[in-house]
Amino acid sequence: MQTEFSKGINIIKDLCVQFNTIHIDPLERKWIAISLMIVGLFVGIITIDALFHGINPPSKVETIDSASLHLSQEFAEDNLGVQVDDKGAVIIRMVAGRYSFFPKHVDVPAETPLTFRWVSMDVLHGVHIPMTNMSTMIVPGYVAEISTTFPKPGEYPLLCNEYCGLGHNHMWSNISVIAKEDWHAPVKSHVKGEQQ
Ligand SMILES: [Cu+2]
Repeated sequence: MQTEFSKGINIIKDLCVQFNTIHIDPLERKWIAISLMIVGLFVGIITIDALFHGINPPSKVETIDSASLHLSQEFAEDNLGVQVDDKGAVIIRMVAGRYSFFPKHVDVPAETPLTFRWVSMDVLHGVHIPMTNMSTMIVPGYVAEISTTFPKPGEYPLLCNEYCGLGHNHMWSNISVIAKEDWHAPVKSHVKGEQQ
């Protein structure tokens, strides 16, 4: 009895035989081979990135009620900004609303893994940090999360890149990246009522 694997091999063999019987111009054959190699290259890059560098599309969908952010445990006004959790992870929580990011300015350490969490309190916004690979949409009703590390100190603007209304071009914030040794964790390092 044939196994599924050998059946598959036979199908591929048949396809190859059929392919060889079709007349294809040698130049066309070359271009088919080049196209397949390019596709193979990209699939290879995606596979290597996924397996060895942990680069995957976001699969975690986290919802939140945009209308009651101020009453929520995590995004209440007191909990916004930079915080260090019990495990020592640096988490930055920001709310986007027409036409600003709250808080307007944050200090974060360089060379340290950071987790940014954004929510929108009204319409669709975006967040983009020029000269870095950080960019995401902030969809009302969902939490947008990005993990990143800034390699060196500096000032980074944080811009809204989704048109959100007449004041859209004034919607920006600022991130100061401070040398790791000069950065001090904020005194308040506990999120009230956060579920662990
Ligand atoms: Cu905007």
